[in-house]
Amino acid sequence: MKIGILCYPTYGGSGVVATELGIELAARGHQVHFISYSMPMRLNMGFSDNIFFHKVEMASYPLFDFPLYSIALASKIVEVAKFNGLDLVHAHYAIPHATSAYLAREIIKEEVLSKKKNNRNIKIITTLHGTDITLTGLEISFLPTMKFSVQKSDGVTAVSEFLKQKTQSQYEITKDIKVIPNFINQDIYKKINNNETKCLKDKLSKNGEKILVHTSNFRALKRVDDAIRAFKIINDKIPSKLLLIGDGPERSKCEYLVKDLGLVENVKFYGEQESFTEILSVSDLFLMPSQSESFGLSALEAMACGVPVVSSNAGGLPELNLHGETGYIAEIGDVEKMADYALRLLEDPNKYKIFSENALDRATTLFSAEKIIPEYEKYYEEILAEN
Ligand code: GMT
Repeated sequence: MKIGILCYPTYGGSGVVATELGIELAARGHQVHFISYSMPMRLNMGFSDNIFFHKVEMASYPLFDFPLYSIALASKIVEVAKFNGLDLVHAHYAIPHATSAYLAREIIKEEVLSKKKNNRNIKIITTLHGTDITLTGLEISFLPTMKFSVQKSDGVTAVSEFLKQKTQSQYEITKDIKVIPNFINQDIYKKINNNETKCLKDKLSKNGEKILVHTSNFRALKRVDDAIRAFKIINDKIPSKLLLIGDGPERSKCEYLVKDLGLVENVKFYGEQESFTEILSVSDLFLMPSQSESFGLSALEAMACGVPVVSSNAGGLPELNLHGETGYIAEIGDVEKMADYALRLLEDPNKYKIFSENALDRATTLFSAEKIIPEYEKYYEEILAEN
């Protein structure tokens, strides 16, 4: 198949899933065309002769107070589809990708009708990732357009059962939605046991401290302050360290909180990091106290490295993290409970070993690329076969 992928190229789960999906599809022989305003972060991994990147160029003009990205993207899709004979366009994150894809498909349809050369109709598949439904999609300035574009897609997928239900109930979208969860590449996400990780462990945990980790884009809905407050309770009972990976609007507030709680020696802010597996490989527990989380890709990445998860019960997290098996789940904001669960695991080596094995097993059997990519391929084929 010849597949166009629309995504955000920067930090963020939807862009990561879109990029990894494209790489996996290309490895299975499909031709993949990424279309975005800059090169997706994880695409910088060497040359492949069936992965192409098309940059959306933005024209500027004094009249255009605001960048007209959605229109420029639609025009680029038309061009890429025409010159490369795309079969389908897969839009990751509805706003604005599903809308630009809809516009492009309608333009191409008109051209096919008027028998312009080199044109064939394309199908659109939209994958809903989370905040496009639970947050930004609710904005009154996006709502009608988002709803229309999702409804007009030829196929729609959501990354969890929770997100599917939410989309259908909140927006009265009647379109059938297929649930295809996030996935991990096991060649990348696996526990690394080498000299480097041994040195890292020795450095971070000089006196055998337990290592807790959290990663996110530090937006308010990630409740990073809850991770810090829960850690304070844990750290009062057992020697421990908290590693915070990522950056975003709440980071300064969190740095002040760490200072106020007297935790500066035990909580480290590393900012954005390219390679996360080394850190996961030396970590004992992953904290995800989110207010809203449609799936929780970073928790899955931790599980794939054998790291159990203590999370909130937000959104699709209970579909990933099984309470009492791969980790524990507490009510959103219940930091005492989160700390209590973390201590139960960290203070009981036998229990910890079982949870760690369960986490690894669940991540690799249910959410591996080998299992999930064929689900996307099958869905593409089904949508292409429809009239
Ligand atoms: O909000 C984010 O964390 C980023 C966001 C995105 O779209 O880039 O992530 C969402 O998509 C991920 C991949 O499908 C999911 O694993 C995350 O749970 C989801 N985030 C939220 O729902 C908050």
